[in-house]
Amino acid sequence: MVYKGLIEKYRKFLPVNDTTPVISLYEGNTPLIKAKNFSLKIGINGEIYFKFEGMNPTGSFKDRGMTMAVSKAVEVGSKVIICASTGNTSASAAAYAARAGIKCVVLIPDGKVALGKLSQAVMHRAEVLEISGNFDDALNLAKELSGKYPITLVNSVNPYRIDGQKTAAYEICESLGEAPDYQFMPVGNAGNITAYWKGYKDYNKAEPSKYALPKMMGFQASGAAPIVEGHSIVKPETIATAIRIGNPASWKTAIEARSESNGVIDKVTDGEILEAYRIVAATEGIFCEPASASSVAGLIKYVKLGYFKNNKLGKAVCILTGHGLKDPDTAVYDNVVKPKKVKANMKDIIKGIIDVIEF
Ligand code: AN7
Repeated sequence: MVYKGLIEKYRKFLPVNDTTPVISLYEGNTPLIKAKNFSLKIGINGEIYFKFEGMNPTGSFKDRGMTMAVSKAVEVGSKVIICASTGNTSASAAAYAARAGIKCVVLIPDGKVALGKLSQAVMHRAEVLEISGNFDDALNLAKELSGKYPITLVNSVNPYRIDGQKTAAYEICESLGEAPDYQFMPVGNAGNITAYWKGYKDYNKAEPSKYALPKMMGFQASGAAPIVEGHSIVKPETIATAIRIGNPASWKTAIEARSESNGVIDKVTDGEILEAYRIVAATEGIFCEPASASSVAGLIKYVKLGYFKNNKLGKAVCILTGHGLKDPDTAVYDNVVKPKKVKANMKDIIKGIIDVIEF
C-alpha cells in the first residue's frame, strides 16, 4: 500500500473518524538505522539504532504531532493556530497551516532560534513574533492568547500532538519486531518522552507477549535541566537551542515515564552534546541537530558510567529528533572544522588533502 502519512496508517490508535479532514505531508515512516560503526566506536556490546526523525517533511519529529493537531483544528473550524517555539514546532506548524489553508502565529524567544527553522516559518508565511523573553515566557503568552481568542494552541499541551507523536514508538516496535530494551532521547518541553511512553504502552497492552516496555532514558542539556535539578530554570542556556527550556509543560508525565519504565532523566553538557553530534555524523553519515545529539551523548555517558551490566546493552534506540541542516551555523562556524582556504592550484590542493589520500 502507498504510504499516506501516519493518520491513515494508525487510524485505529488515533482520535480521528471518517469525517476528520486529514492534513498531511506524509510524515512518519522514518528510518530506523542500525549504527554498527558507532557501536564499535564507543565499544559497547549490543545493537544500537538511530531513529532518524530528521527525515520527516519539515525535518523534525514535530510533524507527527502537527498532522494530528492541525487536522483536529480544521475539523472544528479553526482558522488560526498559534505556538510558542524554540524553532521546530514553528516550522512544522507553519507548514501544516499552509497545507490546510489557515493562518499560523508563532512566538519565538529572542535571538536563539536556528536559522533553518526560522527560514521555514517565514517561507510558509507564518506571522512570526520574536518576543523579548525565553521559550517559557512565549508559551505562557501563547496559552493566554488561545484562551482569550479563537486561536488553537498547537504546542504539545494540545493532547492531539502527543497522540500523533506516539506513532514513532509503534514504528520502532514494528521495525524491530519487539520493543527495544532502552530508548534514549532528548527532553525539552517533555512532550515527546510523554508521547513515546504512551506509544510503547499501547503496543504492550495490545500484544504483551510480543512487545515489552523499554527503559526510557531522557536527557536535558546541563544549562537547561529543570527536571534533573528539581526546579524550574529562570535563564536556561545551551548550544542545543531546541531544548533551551526552563519549565517543561509535560514535566509530570515525563517523571511518570521515567518512574514507570525504571529509566532515568539526566543531563549532558554542551561539550558532550557537541561531541556526540560530531561522532554520529562522522561514523554513520547521519546529520542531526545538536539537541538531537543529547540522546546519543546520554548513551555515551551511561556507557562510560558502567551503567550496563557487563557492558551488555541489548537493543537500544536513540531518537535523532531533528535534521542537522536546521542549524548550519553550529555545524560550520561555531564548533566543528572550518573549511581550509587554499589557492586554486594542484600543488596547494594536494597539500590540503595529504591527510586523506594515499598514493
Ligand atoms: C530537535 O520546537 O520545544 O521534549 O518549540 O526541536 O517534546 O519538547 C522543540 C523541542 C528535541 C524536545 N529535539 O522535545 C519547539 C520545541 C528537537 C526539538 C526537542 C525539541 P520535547
